[in-house]
Amino acid sequence: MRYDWTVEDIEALFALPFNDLIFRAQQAHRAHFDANEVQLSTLLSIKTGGCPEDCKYCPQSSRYTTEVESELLMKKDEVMKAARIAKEKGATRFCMGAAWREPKGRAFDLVLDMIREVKAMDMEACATLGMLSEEQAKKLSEAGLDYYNHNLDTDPEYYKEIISTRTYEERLDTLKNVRAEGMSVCCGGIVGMGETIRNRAGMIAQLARMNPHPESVPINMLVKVEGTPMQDLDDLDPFDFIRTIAVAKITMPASHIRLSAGREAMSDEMQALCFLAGANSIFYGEKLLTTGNKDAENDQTLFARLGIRPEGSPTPSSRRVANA
Ligand code: SAM
Ligand code: DTB
Ligand code: SF4
Repeated sequence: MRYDWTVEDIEALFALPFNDLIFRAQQAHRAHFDANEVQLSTLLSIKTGGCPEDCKYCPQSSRYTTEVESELLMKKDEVMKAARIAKEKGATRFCMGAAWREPKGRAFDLVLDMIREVKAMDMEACATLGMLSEEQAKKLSEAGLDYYNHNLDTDPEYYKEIISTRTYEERLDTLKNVRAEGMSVCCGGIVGMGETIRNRAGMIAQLARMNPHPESVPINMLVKVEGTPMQDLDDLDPFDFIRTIAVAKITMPASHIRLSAGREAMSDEMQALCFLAGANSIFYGEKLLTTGNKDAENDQTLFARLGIRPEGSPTPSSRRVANA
């Protein structure tokens, strides 16, 4: 595995003709994965809105007036109900998100309880709760958390245009704490925030220079939410998004690349190209945190049309054995 990617190496990948880039990405993908499998993660916002941070893309920041209202931490029973439904619909991982700068006090203990219960349901558990200290990472790991999501969002240079309330270094420290406790890292970013191709290459370089690579790399297409400072940005060229997926796959071939926010606005054909470029994980279920997502039925129909199987479902041969 290669960990010495430079920004220039990655810019050169972005500059490849589209067909050459997709071909390389598909080759890299097939060296590590079944190319017809996609992993399904379901997200739930367990604590919505009222966040003190100023991330310019985010509808949950208290600095911007959006339709998102500030809510209390959800009750455990409701969270477990959502996890059960996600499992019934075929998700293998349940991800709980909180609009916090960092977890604190009793609320953190309640989240630890939720994690224990998701694990008892025999699902993978993921959480995204903001910055973590070493001690908090240890507690999450002891509760059985499999993955922690904490994104870099963009490259170090463009970062200061997007967020002022926490530094890039603080993000890297949180990721270090997650790793030190043996949890898997889910870390990616957002495309379509007005960044240059060099910024995109810089973001992928940060991720691909981590050793080991993040096991899960969510690539989000900005959802332009009314009331955020990014509401009026220009639409991204869909091919530029697909290129970013392909470059992430070539540089981090053994990682799951997740087609994340923004999927609701994507055509079936665009999603199929993302899968061809090596995306092999999605957020599954009608809602992300506060914004919409494709319906599960819609995804199942697309999977059937493309011959894709959800990861963890019986393979065609084992299904035959099961039916015999
Ligand atoms: N508050 C925690 C944090 O920031 O780490 C966890 C939740 S936060 C909403 C998780 C991630 O969602 C962000 O890092 C960002 O990448 C993504 N996100 C938030 N709003 C988005 C939007 N409008 N479009 C695309 N991605 C978005
Ligand atoms: C990630 O990279 N994307 C997800 C998850 N990690 C937590 C969040 C997307 C949020 C999109 C905006 C919203 O629904 O509020
Ligand atoms: Fe808060 Fe996370 Fe949204 Fe930033 S991305 S404003 S930290 S919820």
